[in-house]
Amino acid sequence: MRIMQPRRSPASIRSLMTFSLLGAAAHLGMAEGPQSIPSTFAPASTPAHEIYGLSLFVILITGSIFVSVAGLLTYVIIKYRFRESDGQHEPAQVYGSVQVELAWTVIPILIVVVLFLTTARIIFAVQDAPKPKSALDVTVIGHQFWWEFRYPKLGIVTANELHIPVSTSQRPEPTYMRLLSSDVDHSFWVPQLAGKTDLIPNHPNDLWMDPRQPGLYLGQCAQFCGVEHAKMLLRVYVDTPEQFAAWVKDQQQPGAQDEKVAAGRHVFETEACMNCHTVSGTEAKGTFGPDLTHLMSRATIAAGAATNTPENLRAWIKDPDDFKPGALMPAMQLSDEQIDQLVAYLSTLH
Ligand code: HEC
Ligand SMILES: [Cu+2]
Repeated sequence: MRIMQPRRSPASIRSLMTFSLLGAAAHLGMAEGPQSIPSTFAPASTPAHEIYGLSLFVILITGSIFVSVAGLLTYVIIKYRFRESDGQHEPAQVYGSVQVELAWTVIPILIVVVLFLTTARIIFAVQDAPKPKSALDVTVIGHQFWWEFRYPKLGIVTANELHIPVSTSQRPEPTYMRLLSSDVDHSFWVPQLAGKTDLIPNHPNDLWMDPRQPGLYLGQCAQFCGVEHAKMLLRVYVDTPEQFAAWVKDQQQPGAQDEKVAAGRHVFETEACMNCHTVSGTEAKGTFGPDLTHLMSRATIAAGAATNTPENLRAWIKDPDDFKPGALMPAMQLSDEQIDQLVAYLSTLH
């Protein structure tokens, strides 16, 4: 039985802070590049705009209901409050009124029908949007507790940090995603880019987005999927066409082989790491954990639980539970020397 008690080592405190300060850090522009707070009220792509418009409409209607009910109630409380001059007589009692009953049945039904129709219209408009030829295909696979991204036409496999091109009206290049799960239900949610959509085992779902502004957009798994659900963060880098082309070119290279880190590579290939991880161009072809071929191209590790630094890599390999108590990578009881060699090797995987 694994003990799920989070240990408050410096590393885990740091990662907790990274997590809770994500929004604040985003706001202060502490992380690299432009990025923003994950909010549905700052839409940056067509589906998100549609949902934003709908949410304003719903808030308008429900807000007016609230204001009229609360207003009427306040009016009645003040106007008909008890006065000394009322004496001991009860006011006239009214039993049953067809008009009033009709009004409070028909008006709510009409309101619900209007809300239903507008919502259905938006859902279908987003779902049925024709897919242009220039669209980029990405397969998203939810894992406990990380994201796998596959670009079938580009031959790229990566994790947790999705790179997609900006899509402008002159140069439309929306991203179409197929959402799958390797274990339990997860939910892909980047509020500024598209609606929350579940990843359900054996039931592919689809999602598309056409971000208008380059930058970093944050999101998170939005369906409880197990102990580390809260540390299943998402980063979507919306790149300019040039940045995206350069990123694709880098990702398509096999991992470079550096003789200086042969010791670390040897540990990797003899200590079970390779059963769970892939480093393309080597014997390591495991698929249970994230593809590490271009590990260094990612800003974070463990689905945003920690920044990608040598210290964090060392702490992670020593005991993944430090950052993510309950993560599905085992602590492998390696010596400090082996861990140093591994980190040196991993640091060459650009
Ligand atoms: C039983 C399978 C398994 C083994 C063995 C394993 N890992 Fe992992 N590894 C995982 C899983 C699963 C994750 C993702 C955990 C998460 O984010 O919740 C992971 C994540 C990682 C990450 C972070 C990658 C990223 O982009 O977030 C690194 C680095 C890593 N492992 C290195 C290693 C090394 C080095 C070894 C050998 C000492 C090793 N792993 C052994 C399953 C494994
Ligand atoms: Cu999840």
